[in-house]
Amino acid sequence: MTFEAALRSAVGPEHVLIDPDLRASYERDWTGRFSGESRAVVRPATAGEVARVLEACTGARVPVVVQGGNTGLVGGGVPPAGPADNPPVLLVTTRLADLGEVSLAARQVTVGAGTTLAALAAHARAAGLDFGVDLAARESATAGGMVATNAGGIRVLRHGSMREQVAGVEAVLADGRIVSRLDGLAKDSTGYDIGHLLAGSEGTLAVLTRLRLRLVAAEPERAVAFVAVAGTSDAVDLLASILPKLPGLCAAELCFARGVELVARHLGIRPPLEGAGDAYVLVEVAGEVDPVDDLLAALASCPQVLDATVAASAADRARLWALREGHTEAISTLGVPVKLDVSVPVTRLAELAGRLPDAVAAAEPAADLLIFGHLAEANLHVNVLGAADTEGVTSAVLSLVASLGGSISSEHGVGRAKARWLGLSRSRAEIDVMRSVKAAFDPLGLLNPGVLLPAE
Ligand code: 2HG
Ligand code: ZN
Repeated sequence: MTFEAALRSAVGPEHVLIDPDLRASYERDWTGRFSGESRAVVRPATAGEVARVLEACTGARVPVVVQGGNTGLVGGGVPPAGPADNPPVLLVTTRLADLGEVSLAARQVTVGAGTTLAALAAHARAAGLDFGVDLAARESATAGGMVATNAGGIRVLRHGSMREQVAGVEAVLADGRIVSRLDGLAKDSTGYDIGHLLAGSEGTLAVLTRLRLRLVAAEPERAVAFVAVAGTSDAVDLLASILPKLPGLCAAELCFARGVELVARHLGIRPPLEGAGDAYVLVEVAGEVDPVDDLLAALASCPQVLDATVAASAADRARLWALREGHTEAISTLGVPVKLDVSVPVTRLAELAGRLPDAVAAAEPAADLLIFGHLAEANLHVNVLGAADTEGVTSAVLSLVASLGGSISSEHGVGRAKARWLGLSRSRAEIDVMRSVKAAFDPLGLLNPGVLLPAE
């Protein structure tokens, strides 16, 4: 049997896309910055089908790139650029989308890795619970991709990142063996935790096929405020002041005047609190009872507040959130940005924001810098437009972050975009151990080569 015939027999001929026109949308990332050719796009629907695809790839020594909803921002889910002697199979997980029954007693659910975040959250809510992680790409981002990148999003301050939601996984190893720990035992001290190891492994160790995920209590009442402050330092002080007063605080996001104006223009609305300050903090509080009075009282005691607007309805809340969540799309209308997703200790956040313009200008004087992010985790999304020397800009920003004791990837993963710079965030010994783990899972180096770990 030829290799292609083996793929067809594994998943059914209609789910093996060979025609370049049919492959194209899978082979380019959302930003348009990363793209490369695959030999075939393959869309399995079960762990057994994934196993047969991986067996065929291992047998023929063909690399495999794994893709969920193709919302990644670091090039980890598309083939490498340039001509390839041995192009990869692009394994797309979106058909692995089964939704298991919610267990109210365990507060857990098992879902297919290709389930979108929106479908997962709706499923949890239908059962009276909620899912703890939320992010702007919810309609397309898949649970498997989010685990693979240890995605964070807007509620990390309340419920943690994706890794913390993982109670178990089913995954297929490179040689086709299936490992399955989906019982969701609340207590289990039987050695290495494979599920948590796969969280953040970016498809380099195994292909996730099903996930046992923790759910959280539904908090139906919400209050959202958009607050103008003088700058990043005041935003950090504001957060420190409201945190102890608002136990239901579930989001604290940071934007700047330039980005908010851009998003407002893109959405065709007037920016709120225009001219009030250089920075804005979006705050959301959730609870069983309407938390708006608590939010107003907390903000009233903060000298950093220059002006504020508090949403009066669900539509208002959505409008305020759109100003923050619209950044990615509004920026993409200006060109293809270099996206760097970084975090520092919160005590260094103002310094980072203050030094970024000079660091970027030193590498690329004509480049345009837009920053926004997640205040509570001191996580900035650094978007640089018009940079010819993308490597130079990346080096400048990531070196600054490392010098402040930060991480070169806060929540998007390392991907292809930042593999070269992993040594800024991880020690030699750590990278050696990571390589050993990779070799143990994937001795032939076929799973997502070039992603996460730098070339030796
Ligand atoms: C967000 O927080 C996402 O909106 C995307 O992580 C960040 O576009 C970006 O740089
Ligand atoms: Zn983000």
